[in-house]
Amino acid sequence: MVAAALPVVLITGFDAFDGDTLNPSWLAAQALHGRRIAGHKLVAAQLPTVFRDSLDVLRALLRAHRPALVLCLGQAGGRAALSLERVAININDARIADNAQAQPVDTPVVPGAPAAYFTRLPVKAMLQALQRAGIAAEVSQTAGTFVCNHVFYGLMHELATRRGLKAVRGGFVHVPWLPGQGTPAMALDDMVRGIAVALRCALTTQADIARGAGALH
Ligand code: PCA
Repeated sequence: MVAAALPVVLITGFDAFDGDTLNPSWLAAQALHGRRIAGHKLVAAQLPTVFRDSLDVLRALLRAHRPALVLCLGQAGGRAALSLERVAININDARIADNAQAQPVDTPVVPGAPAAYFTRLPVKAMLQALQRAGIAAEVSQTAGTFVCNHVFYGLMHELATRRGLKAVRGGFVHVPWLPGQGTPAMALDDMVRGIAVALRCALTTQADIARGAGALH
């Protein structure tokens, strides 16, 4: 007897960029590939740190895997905690070139589309779950304006506008540097454990909890 296929969670990480030789977001995604969480099977894929191409790859992955939930990961050097991103904005504004030497300044991710999308993942509940597990975490109000925000916005736009994808929830988590890349840093094991905790929470929580997590200013 063939077991019914489990619903898929698509988890992506980026390749190395800006002169680095590795990207912890991809190492973390890779470590989770094939894992089962809350009745779902995790499928990991790498995105290029390139405007546009990253979204072409992501769209193909959405078509190929028909995931129930999508979590994209990216590296945010300088941040000390897992950043649960709340909002994706419709702007590309690159301070450095991407891996294809493109450096767009103040262009839309999707011309004519809304200024922003909120994640539909329960970021407050995920924050609480991470804090209980002893993993440094925060709700972040900006994923920046480089390729990570580009992918996050493109993901949310696809999910909001493509027939057949409206029930799919999507989100983005930034991870710190690994020890050796710079400080502050987080060990890969903690990142992987944290992403698993956050995903389990997202998969078992529909409505977010009402618990303030925002900065005062
Ligand atoms: N971080 C970059 C792009 C790729 C990555 O891992 C960002 O924060 O935009």
